Amino acid sequence: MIVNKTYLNLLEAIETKNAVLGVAGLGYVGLPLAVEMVKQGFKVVGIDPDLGKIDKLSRSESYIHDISDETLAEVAASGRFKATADYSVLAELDAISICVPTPLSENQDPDTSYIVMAVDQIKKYMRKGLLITLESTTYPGTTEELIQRELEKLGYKAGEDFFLCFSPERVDPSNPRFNTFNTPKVIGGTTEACLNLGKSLYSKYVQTVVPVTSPKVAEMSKLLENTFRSVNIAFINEMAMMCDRMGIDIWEVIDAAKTKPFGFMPFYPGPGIGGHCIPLDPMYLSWKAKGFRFYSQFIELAQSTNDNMPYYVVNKTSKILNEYAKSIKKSKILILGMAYKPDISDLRESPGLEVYELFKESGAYVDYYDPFAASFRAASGSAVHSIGYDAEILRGYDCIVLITNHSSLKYEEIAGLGVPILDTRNAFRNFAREHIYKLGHSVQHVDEPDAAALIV
Ligand code: SAJ
Repeated sequence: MIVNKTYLNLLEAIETKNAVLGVAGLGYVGLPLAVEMVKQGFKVVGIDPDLGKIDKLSRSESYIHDISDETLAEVAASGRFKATADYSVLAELDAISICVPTPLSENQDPDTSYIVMAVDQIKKYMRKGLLITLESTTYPGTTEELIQRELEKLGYKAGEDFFLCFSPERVDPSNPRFNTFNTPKVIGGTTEACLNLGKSLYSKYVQTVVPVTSPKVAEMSKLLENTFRSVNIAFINEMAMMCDRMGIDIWEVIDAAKTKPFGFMPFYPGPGIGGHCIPLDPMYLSWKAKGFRFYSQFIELAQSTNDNMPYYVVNKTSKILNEYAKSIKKSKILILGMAYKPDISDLRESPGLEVYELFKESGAYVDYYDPFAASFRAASGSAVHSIGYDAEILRGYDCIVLITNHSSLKYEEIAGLGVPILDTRNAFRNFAREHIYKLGHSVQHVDEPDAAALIV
C-alpha cells in the first residue's frame, strides 16, 4: 500500500487523539456518536442545520432518548465539544462522519437529498487530508457516486488527497443492551489507505470494528440486515392471516416453533411495520437493483404484505363489531398505543397512524391512547391528541384495538372492562376472555351456543 505524507499525518493525529472530528447530522445516530468520540478524548464539532438542536445542545438539553442531559453537561464540561450550523468549521476538521437522514420520496424512491446537501457543504470548504465516513443507510454505490466522484471532480484523489469510507449506523434507539460503543461496526474504505484510517479512527470509540473490502459491501450489509427483518416480518404476517383463515392461533404456533433450538428465529405478526429503518431500507435496495434489471420479488412482496396489515386490522375490527351487530360506521373505537414499537414515543411510519386514518375513512369515531406519544398530525392536517387514561372512559368504546404493547398499559384492568378488544400483539395473552380477539386467530362467534350443549 503506497502511503503519502497526508496519510501519515492523519494517522498520527488519530493515533494521538489530536485529530479534530466532525459529525454532520446530530440526530439519533450523530449525537450518540459525537458523545462517544468526546468520551474517548477527541475534540468534536457537531454540525446540524437545525438551530433548535444547536440551541438545546448549548444548554445541555437532550432531545435524544438515549442521551441524558447529564451526559451532555459532562460533554460540555470537557471543553471538547461544540455544535454549529456552519460547515465552515470544516477548515479545522481532520475527519467527518455524515449521519444524515435517508428517507423515501413520495413514490417510495430513495431521497438522498440530505447526503447531497452535506456533500455540497464539504465541497465548499474541502481541505486536503480529510477523512470522510458516510454512516447513513443507503443503496450500494452511494459513497462512490455521491461523494468520491464529486470530490474527484474538484481535483482531489481518494486515498491520497482525501480518505473515504462507508460505515453503516447500527443504532437501536432505547435498546438497553447495545449502544454506539459496544455494537460491532462494519466499515469499508474506497482504498486500502482509506480503510486503514477508518479502522484506526473508529476503533478509538467503537469496541469492535469489522473491516470489509469496499464501501459497497458495507452499504449492502446494512441493507441485508434490515431487508432480512422486513421479509421475515412480512412472512409471519402472511402466516398470521393464513392461520386466521384456518382457525389456528398463530401465536401458539410461533411459541411451539421457537422451542426448536436451531434453525428457527421467531418473528411476530403485527399491524404493520413502522420506524425509520425497516419500512425504508429495503426500498433503497430494490430501487438500485432495478438499475441492474434485477427485480427483487421478496422485497416488493414484503413491502406490500406489511403495508396491507393496517387494512387487515380494520377488516378484522369490522368482523368483531359484526359479532355485536355493530358496524364500523358510527362505532366508537379506541386505538391503544400509537408509537411504532413498545415503550418509545417515536411515531415515524407507525402502522397505527394508517389504522387511524382507515377507521376515520370508514366513518368511525376514533380516539387513541398512548402514554408516550401525546399527539400527532392527522392526514387532514389537524392535530390529534391522546386521550387520558380512565377505565370508565374506556368502557364507553365499542371496540379497543391494541396496536402498540407498551409495558405500562394496565392489561388486566382493560381486559376486565368487557369491551371487545382486537389485540394485534398478543399483549393480553395472560388475560384471555371471550371478548378479546387476536390478530392471527379467527373471530369466534359470540352467540354460538356452547358446542357441548348440542350433544343430546
Ligand atoms: N415488527 C414486527 N414483528 C417483528 C419485529 C418487528 O411487526 O417480529 C415491527 C415492529 O413493531 C416495528 C417494525 O417492525 O413497527 C420495526 O421494528 P424493529 O424491531 O425492526 O425496530 P427498528 O425499526 O427500531 O429497527 C432497528 C434496526 N436497527 C438499525 O437499523 C440500526 C434493526 O436493524 C434492528 O434489528 C432493530 O432495531 C432491533 O432489533 O431492535
